[in-house]
Amino acid sequence: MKKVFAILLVLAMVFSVTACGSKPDAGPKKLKVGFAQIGSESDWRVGCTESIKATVAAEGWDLQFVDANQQQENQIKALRDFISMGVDYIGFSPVVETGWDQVMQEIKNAGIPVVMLDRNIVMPNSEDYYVTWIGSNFITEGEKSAQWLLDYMENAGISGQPMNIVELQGTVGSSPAIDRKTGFENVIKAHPNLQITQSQTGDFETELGKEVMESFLVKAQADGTPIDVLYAHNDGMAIGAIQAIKEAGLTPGEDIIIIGVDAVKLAFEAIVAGEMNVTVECSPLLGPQFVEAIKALEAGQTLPKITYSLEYIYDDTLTHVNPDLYLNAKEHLPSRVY
Ligand code: GYE
Repeated sequence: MKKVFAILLVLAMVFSVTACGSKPDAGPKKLKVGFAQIGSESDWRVGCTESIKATVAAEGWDLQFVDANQQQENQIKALRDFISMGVDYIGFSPVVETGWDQVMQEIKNAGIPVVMLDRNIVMPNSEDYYVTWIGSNFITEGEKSAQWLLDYMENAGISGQPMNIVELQGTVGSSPAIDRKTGFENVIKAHPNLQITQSQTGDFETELGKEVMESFLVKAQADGTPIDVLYAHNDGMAIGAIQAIKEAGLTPGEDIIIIGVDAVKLAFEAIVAGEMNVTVECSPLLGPQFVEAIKALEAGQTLPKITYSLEYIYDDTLTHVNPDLYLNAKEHLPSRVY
């Protein structure tokens, strides 16, 4: 009897050991995630990269991160490398909208789920090639920028007055550049007194923003069409342009009204210094939503196809008139992390 009991005990131990061995309780799976980032062209982008790196690291996942230096071919190469590595998920912010058809098909064939962040792709049935898209509504940002100008003019008692607007566009072919232009034009087309007199790309970069603004000022002088407003598709270019305006002996924020997009710390500082008039927010802090999306997919949940961030408008003029719609840049400056 004792012997039988001993044998049973040994068998039970062996079974439990093999059971353990075949299914180790190793905690949550260490995922391998590839992220194809655009570059480091702006404070916005740097803030976005930091947010992604920090939140993925906090999960203990293996992050393969590639900064493509604003080159589409580098992003395509990174995506192909992620396929060869056999990553579990791909995160992707496409520098421009088109030219992704082939590589997106390769990712789909490899069965790797794609989470799109920030920018869009345009290709036939594009929605079949990614699980979810998280970012900002760039058309709305353009519309908000123009609406702010109309409200500002009304508040100053100059509604209907002719205004020459120069536009610094973002990267040619990128969704924020295309949509921020469309949104702005959607609103101003009903107001013939508001005219875009010059428009050119500054590639979302501060230095280029400065150079292009210099050329705008020279042309404005030569043509006799003075510049009343600058609409910059991002704050970085607005900051560069402010420098050019000062060097030309003009007062930014007064002689020329400055509108930027992103709401980065430097823009808040420029508004507080009276050199910039408004910034329309576009949040780069997408890391937490990226991680949450992957966790939800791991749990077998279905995600919405599009998720837009909640964003505000910051200035130091209309906030004193309509604080529900326009937030105070000075008040929010200390809490800005990017
Ligand atoms: O506005 C700009 C950045 O895609 C929304 O890219 C993003 C834009 C952002 O370089 O500053």
